[in-house]
Amino acid sequence: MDHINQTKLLLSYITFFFLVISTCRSSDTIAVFQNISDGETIVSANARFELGFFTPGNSKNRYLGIWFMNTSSQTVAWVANRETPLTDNSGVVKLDSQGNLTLVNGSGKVIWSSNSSVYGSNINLVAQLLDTGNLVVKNGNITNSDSYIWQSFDYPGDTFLSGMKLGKNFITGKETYMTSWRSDDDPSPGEYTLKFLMVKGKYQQVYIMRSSVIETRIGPFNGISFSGRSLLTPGPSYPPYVGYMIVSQNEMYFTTVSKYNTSTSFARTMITPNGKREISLLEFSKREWTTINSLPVDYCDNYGVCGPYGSCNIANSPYCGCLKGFEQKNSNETSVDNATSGCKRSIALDCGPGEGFLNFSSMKLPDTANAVYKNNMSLLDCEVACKNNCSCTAYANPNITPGGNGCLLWFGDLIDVRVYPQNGQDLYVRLAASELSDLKSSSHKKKGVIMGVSLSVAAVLTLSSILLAFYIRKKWKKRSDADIEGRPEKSLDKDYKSSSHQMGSAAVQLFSLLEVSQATDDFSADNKLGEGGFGPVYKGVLEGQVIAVKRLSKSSGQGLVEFENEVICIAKLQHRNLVKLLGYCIQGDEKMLIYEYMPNKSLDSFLFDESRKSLLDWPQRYHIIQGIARGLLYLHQDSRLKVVHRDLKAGNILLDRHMHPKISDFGLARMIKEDENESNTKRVVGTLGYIPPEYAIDGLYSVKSDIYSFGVLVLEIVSGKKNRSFVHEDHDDNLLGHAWRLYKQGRSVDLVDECLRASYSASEVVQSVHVGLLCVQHRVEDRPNTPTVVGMLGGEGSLPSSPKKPAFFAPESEINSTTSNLPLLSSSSFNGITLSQVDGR
Ligand code: ACK
Repeated sequence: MDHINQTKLLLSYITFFFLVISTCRSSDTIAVFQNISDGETIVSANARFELGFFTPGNSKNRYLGIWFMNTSSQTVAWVANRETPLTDNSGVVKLDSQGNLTLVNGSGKVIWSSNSSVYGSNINLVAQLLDTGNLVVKNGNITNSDSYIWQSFDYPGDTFLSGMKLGKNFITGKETYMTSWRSDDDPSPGEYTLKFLMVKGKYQQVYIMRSSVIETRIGPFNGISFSGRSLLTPGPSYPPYVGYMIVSQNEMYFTTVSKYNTSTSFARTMITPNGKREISLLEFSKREWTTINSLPVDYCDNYGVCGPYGSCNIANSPYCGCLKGFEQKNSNETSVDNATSGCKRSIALDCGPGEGFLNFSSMKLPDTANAVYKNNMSLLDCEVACKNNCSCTAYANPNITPGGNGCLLWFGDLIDVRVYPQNGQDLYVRLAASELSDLKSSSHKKKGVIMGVSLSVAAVLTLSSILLAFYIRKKWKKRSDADIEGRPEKSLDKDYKSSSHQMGSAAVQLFSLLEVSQATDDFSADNKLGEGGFGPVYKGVLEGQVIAVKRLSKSSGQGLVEFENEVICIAKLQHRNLVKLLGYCIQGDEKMLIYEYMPNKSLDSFLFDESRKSLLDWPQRYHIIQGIARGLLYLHQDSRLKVVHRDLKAGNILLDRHMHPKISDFGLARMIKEDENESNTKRVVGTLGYIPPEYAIDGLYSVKSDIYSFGVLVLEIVSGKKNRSFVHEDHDDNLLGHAWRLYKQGRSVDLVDECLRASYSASEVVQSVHVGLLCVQHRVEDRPNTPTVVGMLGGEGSLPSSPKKPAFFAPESEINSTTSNLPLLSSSSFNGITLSQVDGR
């Protein structure tokens, strides 16, 4: 501290001595005050900051503010009365007996107040200017220095200092951000703000905005610095501070910790009246500010300047280009630099198996407003998560510090991407299979591996594959029309025949074993998708289309009848919530069903897998519940046939590229007559946990059997728990019993899957549990019919009757040991009814 400052501090001390509250700690005493009048100032303990009245630039107005000490020209860090200046020299600052810091003008009018009233006894009110530049009101009796009644750091102006927080408090909804001055002469809020995007579930980043328009984007914070922002220039006191991004349930904010104690300078960040974000250092020895980083600096810093999927590179001319695999959207736009419409994919995505990701290194990550953030995920998990969701366009690791993990998944357009060698990072962008192989081969070409003839070879290959595809199509058509090898010889399902439908008339194709074998690479283990109740399922490619082949094992329970049944049934049914059968193969002992491939596989592969369940958020789950209900409505009522599925379960719900649900596996389905309400069978089939009592005991099935299974499924989707294996630890209830108990206590929302606790719609959860419980009622007549279920889930009308105690209330173990009249729960025979347990999962 130099001599002049020591003198100044002493003066401040003398001026305010009679006002100072005696309980202050000795080192801070001089910065504590009760009143300041014009011409007087308060200096912080180590003479870093000064508080008092000032007049900016050429203005005639006066303001109460905090400025840095030891600067050759006055640098203001904070202003109290930004919008209500004093127009003469008459102001007084007071700390009143309620804890309000007020600025009163010459006529005694309060023109600014901290609005920080506190009530209570034993409060020793103190106002104090800290050495960090923070003006605080606190209870001097409390030694905890962080417990402030009010602090100026909560109300930043155009300057950010270490210790401030920029972000959002989710409890109060309060956002803290920086606002520029209107001009150098006028500290009132100007046009520019510097704001962190703080949205739960999204990843933070910074916008510089002019009113409501984004001018420049900084970030996201990658654990070290902001992605795509130039690094601070290393110097003697580098780095001047360390930044932290704090993310919790209640708040998200960015803060920094200054290193000024160990250095010879002090840093500040400000947003200037013309919208520049500047980081500067005050070097104590020089008393001058040096700007060490500013933004925007170049053309590429203009937000989204190259449009969606465009990439800006300041080293190129023109600056804008398209990411590899993309091309200019509007070829009429003469220069890419003026192309606001950006770029489009050269080859559209089809979510096929060969689709993958191209690594673009040294990139500023795209705008995270379109991204979802998942913590605790490795880069590999992140890739899997992106690949499994066909709407995911890119992924990246948000935290590049050693050991840092997490996953950023982009959905929709990639905006504001730039090449940034200095401080960029890896971005993995989804591209079509053929695009990737083209890029690979062109990179090989560059390496001299592929010679100049490759283009003509590709052209010849394309031409010959088109011809081949034509030929195969013709051949298949011929086959389905004629009686050839592989055609089923035996008769089909009786009902089907009697209704005079023929397999040949169904819109499914017949394939030979050879064709299916070639499509699946000879049923290779690599192509195996999993094992279903009746045998393995393989992935393959037929006629350029990705398929799933269900190969019925010889030992499986599904005989020719079930097989034919499934072919006929599903071939006749076309609905967006039913999986589409493309063809079949029957040759010798082999029976196979060929389906459209569902890239996101089955619902249970998400729902009951701890590492994947969080990928299924509540809106998706609710959408899935509604989709299954609509599929059921079609089966039960709207289709030409009245079909009871009889094996509705999570494993038989497949998810397409958009996570739309499709009911699959019609091997056990039965067509029933229009006027028929119930049918009887001696062979009870289905999956434990989903079978209703009347079917298990009396072999009676109806559309209400599917409604029961649907109810179980809804409760499983809400809770993420499998009905069959769930036993509540406190009272041994099974899932239905647990849901019922919570419902009775008015706590249906507590059933929701723990991984969804942060975000779900309580009303939709309550509604789903209500519907689920109605569907699993013991008595068939107490269960709603399918149109009612769809109506209730669509929010039409109020929910009807309250559910009663559901069927199979007690845990399975208990039922097994004590209830002999529920034979289905063991796989043995009872009254001539046998349960074929068909749970392959
Ligand atoms: O849960 P998953 O991965 O999805 O495992 C099962 C497995 O085969 C046995 O049923 C998967 N699977 C069945 N049909 C299809 C399909 N059409 N597309 C993709 N995967 C399927 C199912």
